[in-house]
Amino acid sequence: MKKSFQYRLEALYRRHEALLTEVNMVADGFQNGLVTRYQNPILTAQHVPLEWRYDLNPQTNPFLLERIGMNAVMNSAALKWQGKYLLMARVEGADRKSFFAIAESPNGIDQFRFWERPVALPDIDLTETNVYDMRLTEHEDGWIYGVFCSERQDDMALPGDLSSAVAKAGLVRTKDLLNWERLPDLDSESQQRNVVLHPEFVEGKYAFYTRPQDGFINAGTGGGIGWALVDDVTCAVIKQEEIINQRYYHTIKELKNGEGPHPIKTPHGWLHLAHGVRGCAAGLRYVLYLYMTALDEPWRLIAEPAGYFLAPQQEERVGDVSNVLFSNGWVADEDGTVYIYYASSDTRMHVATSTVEKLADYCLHTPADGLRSFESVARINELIDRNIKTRQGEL
Ligand code: M1P
Repeated sequence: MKKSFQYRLEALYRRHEALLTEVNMVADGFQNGLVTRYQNPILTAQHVPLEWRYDLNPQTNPFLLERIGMNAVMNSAALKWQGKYLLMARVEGADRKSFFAIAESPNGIDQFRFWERPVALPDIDLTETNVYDMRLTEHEDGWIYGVFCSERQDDMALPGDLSSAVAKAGLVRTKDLLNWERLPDLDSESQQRNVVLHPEFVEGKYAFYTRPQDGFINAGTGGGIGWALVDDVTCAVIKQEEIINQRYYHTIKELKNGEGPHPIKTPHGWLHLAHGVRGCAAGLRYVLYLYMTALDEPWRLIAEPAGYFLAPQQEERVGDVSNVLFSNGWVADEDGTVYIYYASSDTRMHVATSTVEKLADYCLHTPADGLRSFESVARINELIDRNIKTRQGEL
C-alpha cells in the first residue's frame, strides 16, 4: 500500500471520528424560553459512514476517491428505542435518490452514528423511484409502523415531461427495526404526502393524518391536514377524509401544510408539530408550528398559536432548498423533555429541546391568529394592558 493512500485513509477516519464525537453545546444568542437550539447540526452528509462512500482497497481505488457521493441527510423520523435516541433519516445521494438509514445517539443531542447498513425496505414495485420522509409510530397494537412518501413518474405526463410525479403514502411495519414488512400503499383518491399514523386506536380503527394534494407539488384544493379512519391497516383505504387543520390566507401555512411526527399525548390534549409553507419573492418558505387537539377527539382543534414556532435562522436558511425547516421526528422523554429533530434547507439535521409542559403552555396561552393586522395590534395592546396592571399590582 502506498504511503500517500495510507496517510489519506488515516486522515479520513480521524476527521470522521472527530465529527461523530463532537460535543454539541447550547447555541449562543437569544433563546425565547420555549426551545433551546444547539450549535452543531447533528447529522450531515459527512456523517455517512466512509464504508458507504469509499472503496477502501488501494488496488481498486489507488487515489482513495469518494465513489458514491452523499448530498444531504435530512427529514428524519425519531424514536427512543432500548434507551437510545434513534433517527430514521432521509439520506439523499449525489444521484438525487433518497433512502432510509438509522443513526443512534446515547443522549439525543450529539454522537449520532449510523448503523452498519442503510435500511433495506422490501422492493415491491419497480415504478417506485424515490422514497423519503418517514414517520415512525409505535402503535398500541404492538407494531412499529413507518409511513413514508413513495414517489413515481406520472404515467399520464405529456411526452417529454420528465418532471411530473405522483406521491403516495407507503406503509411498512416492524418489531425490531431490522426486518420490515411492506404493506400495500395507502389507497387514496388524491395524491398524498406527509401522512402520519396516530399511535392509538380511535373508535376501534387506525387513524391517519393525511395531506390530500391536487398534484405532486401543489396542495391546491386539498385544504390542509386531514384525518381519516381506516378499518384494516394491512389494506388501508381512505373512504372519508376530514380537514382538521386548515390553511388560511396571509398566514404561515397559506400555500401548504403537513403533519410532522405523530402527536404527543399530554394531560392537556394531543400536541401536534406541523410545517407551514408560504410563497414569497425568494420562493417557498417552510416554518414549523404547533397546535393541539382534544384528548378524547384527536381530530378536534382546541388551540393553535398564531404564527411559527421555529423558523430557519442564520446558516439554517441556506442549503439545497433554502429557507426550509421541516420536521418529522420528535421524542418525548420520560422526564418530560422533548427532543425536536428538524432539518434545515433540505440539507442537514438539527435538534432543539423543550418540555411537554412548556409546549402545551405555549399552545394554550399564545393568542391565536386574528388573520388581520388590526387584530394583531389588539392582541399586543391587551398584553400591554395586562402588564401595566401587573406592574401596578392590580393583577
Ligand atoms: O423542499 C421542502 C419539502 O418539500 C416537500 O414537503 P411538502 O410536501 O409539504 O411541500 C417534501 O418533499 C419534503 O421532503 C421537503 O423537505
